[in-house]
Amino acid sequence: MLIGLLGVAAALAAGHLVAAFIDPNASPFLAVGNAAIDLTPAWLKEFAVTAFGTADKLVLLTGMGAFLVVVAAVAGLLSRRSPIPGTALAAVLGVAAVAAVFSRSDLGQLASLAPLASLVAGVMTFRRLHAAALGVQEADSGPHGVERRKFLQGAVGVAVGAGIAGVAGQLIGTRVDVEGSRATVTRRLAKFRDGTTVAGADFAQDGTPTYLTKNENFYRIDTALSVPRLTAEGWSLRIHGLVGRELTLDFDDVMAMDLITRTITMTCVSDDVGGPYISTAQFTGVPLRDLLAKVGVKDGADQVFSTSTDGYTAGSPLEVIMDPSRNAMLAVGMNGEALPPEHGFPARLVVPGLYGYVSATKWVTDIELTTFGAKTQYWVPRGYSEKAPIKTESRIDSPRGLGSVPAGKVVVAGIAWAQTKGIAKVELQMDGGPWQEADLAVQPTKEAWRMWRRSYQLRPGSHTVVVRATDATGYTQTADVADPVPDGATGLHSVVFTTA
Ligand SMILES: Nc1nc2c(c(=O)[nH]1)N[C@H]1C(S)=C(S)[C@@H](COP(=O)(O)O)O[C@H]1N2
Ligand SMILES: [Mo]
Repeated sequence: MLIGLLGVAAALAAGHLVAAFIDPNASPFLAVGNAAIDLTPAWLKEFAVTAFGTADKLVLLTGMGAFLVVVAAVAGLLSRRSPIPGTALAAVLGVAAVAAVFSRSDLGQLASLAPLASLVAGVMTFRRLHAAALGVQEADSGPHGVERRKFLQGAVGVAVGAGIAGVAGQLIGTRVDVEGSRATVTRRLAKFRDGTTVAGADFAQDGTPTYLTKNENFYRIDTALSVPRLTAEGWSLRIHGLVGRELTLDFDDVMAMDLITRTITMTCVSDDVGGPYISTAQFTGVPLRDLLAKVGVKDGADQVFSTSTDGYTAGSPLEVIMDPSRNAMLAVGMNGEALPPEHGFPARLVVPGLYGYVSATKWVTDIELTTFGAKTQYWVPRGYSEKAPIKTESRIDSPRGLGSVPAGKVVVAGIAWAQTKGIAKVELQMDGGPWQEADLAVQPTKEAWRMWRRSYQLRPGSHTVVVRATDATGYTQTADVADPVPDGATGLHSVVFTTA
């Protein structure tokens, strides 16, 4: 068992160290994890997001680690006499890691050196220690214990070597100074303030979220097991495809353009009715239509296809991006500072009114003008729709579901959203009674959510309240229940609570 575990440790550490010099994502453990995420079908992704939320990545990595420990121990046990089972396991895991690296569009061919290093280190370590252990068995009858000492030295050597290689790989792989680069960008963004006043735009004292979400509280959804480490100085964006003149911009080129700041509510398609994956920030960036004007979009293009440095892709309708009344942007700032690394530093897309998966590419490095017929974005083969405008929805934040509040005056409060249309009306139904209008907070922009509240006099007991929103086009959110797959959940949020 010990030899099996040491073999796996040596393999992972060797691969991690080699990957540090090529691409940290080529590290076999991460590459296999990322490939597993790519293979995840829509239903499993929805389950993971619902069950574990943003901890889904930790769950995956922990599961993989436990799996490796078990198979390594079992392979070691099966190798009591012959080294073949352990060798075979090391080879199979190594080949799986090579396949995982090849499957990732963000990793070049050179990256396969990392899993190859793992394969060699795993097989060699296992066979050497195994031979040494057999030597111990044979010599056990003898008096000196020389073989035993040799084996123990080898085992300790492997453990220490793997530890050093692993730590060195980690230090080298994360040597890029992301925080230094962010601090510089934050300073450069200081002069871009938003004109929007947000006073009176929330009912936070009654339990709604604050109108602007703090960066550290902003929901996070992505497929990246390790957050890409880019700097503004090293970043560039290529715009190409059906364009008159291809263009590659660096960060200074972006900062030299006319930057705008807009308050935008982002929403994830995976949000269940009443769910948490919605947040609002003031984003600073360049309007995408200004960028596209520079390259000259050719007739026939209908899709703006964006790619992240980690290979993630999203496709948005060209007409939405070009819509002059909508602030689709290449964002570089969030709530007055550089984008946090988890939210796409140094640059990402934000398109008001579209779910994140079809629009909001983080760590974006490539924009291609193309057609929906020619290119398919990341989530579409995994069961989601090609086009996904945000649906008119609402959520009750207070009282909490199954919560208890004092009887008497009870304020029911929450959020409603219909980005780019705006919210015109929110109605509540208390205990099966008539629909009654809630008070609305001011709505500084139609690209963000709108808060609402209404107070009731309630007797002690159990109560059920239901909410529905009507947007500025006159459409009232449907009561029909739909899952997040393929293009966003629908249904009415209701909350059961007690008053005492
Ligand atoms: N590179 C990359 N960008 C991405 C994703 C991703 O997995 N990788 N996920 C998208 C999805 S599904 C959503 S909802 C938004 C979430 O952005 P946030 O994490 O900043 O809230 O990012 C989008 N951009
Ligand atoms: Mo999402």
